[in-house]
Amino acid sequence: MTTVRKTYKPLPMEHYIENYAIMPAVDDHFRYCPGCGLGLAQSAVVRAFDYLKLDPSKIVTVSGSGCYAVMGQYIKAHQFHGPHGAGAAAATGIKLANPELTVICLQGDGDAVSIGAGHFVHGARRNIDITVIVFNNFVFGETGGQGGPTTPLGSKTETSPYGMIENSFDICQLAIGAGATYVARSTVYHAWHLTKCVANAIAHKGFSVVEVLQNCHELWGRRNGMPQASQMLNWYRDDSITVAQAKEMSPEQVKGKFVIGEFVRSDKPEIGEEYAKLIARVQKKG
Ligand SMILES: Cc1ncc(C[n+]2csc(CCOP(=O)(O)OP(=O)(O)O)c2C)c(N)n1
Ligand code: SF4
Repeated sequence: MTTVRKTYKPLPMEHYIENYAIMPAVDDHFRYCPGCGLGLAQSAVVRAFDYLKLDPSKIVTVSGSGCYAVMGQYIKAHQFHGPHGAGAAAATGIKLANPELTVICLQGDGDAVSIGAGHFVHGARRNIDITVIVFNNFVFGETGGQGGPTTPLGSKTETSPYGMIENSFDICQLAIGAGATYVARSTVYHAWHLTKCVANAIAHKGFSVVEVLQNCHELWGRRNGMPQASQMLNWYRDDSITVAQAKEMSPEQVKGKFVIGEFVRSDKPEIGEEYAKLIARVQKKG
């Protein structure tokens, strides 16, 4: 088990840009809406790469479809842009083919636990050594803000104008239940906490999941009384509690809060290593 070093002096933004970022061309612009939490999340991801001193030529990001999916185009690393929801499956293939690579699966909440739920839980079950970062904005963003499996009960979306009546998934609990060996949650308000969670997830050997609460003030906030990015960020600030605080509280007190921190960090055989051992054993017999 690896824990990233405790001390780290954040450096000027130019440092991260030079080492890990691809800026859009001068006449182009980032495809996120102004103030979208994806920008803050992207900064945390590249800071985590720097924190771990990762070599960009050994990193592969994998993404599917969604507002979040352009992130791989802004990060200096190899990129696989595949079908909606199949991120964990593609990442599994890449990691098994070349275990030397650091494979980061970037996913939206719809991507990971709606259309891609099967791939997500089976990646976790196998404990393949990849890091899945799920940007949870409570809706299907790119297609207009339809409700999905993480939409909070009662909240309004394009497809639930009178309030969502379906129960939602807790992404972290789903990952834990499926066997993920590192599971954490943070928010884009908690930039440094988020950076450390992502770095710890990458450093961990096994299926690692970081759920990132990411503001989509345009399509979720606007419909639910928070049209400004700052209002959603303040909400994350004011309503977040740590895992340790949650343990001291009753279920009623925890209800409605964002519990942030590490839920699981455990050791279990990793499928890539088990696969290599199996090949060696079978070849020896032959
Ligand atoms: C197989 C397939 N079905 C549906 C779509 C349409 N589609 C594109 S993006 C998207 C929603 C993505 O939502 P999410 O993963 O939460 O990412 P966000 O846009 O919110 O960042 C959908 C349904 C698609 N591209 N491919
Ligand atoms: S629609 Fe929402 S998630 Fe998509 S870029 Fe805009 S603010 Fe971000």
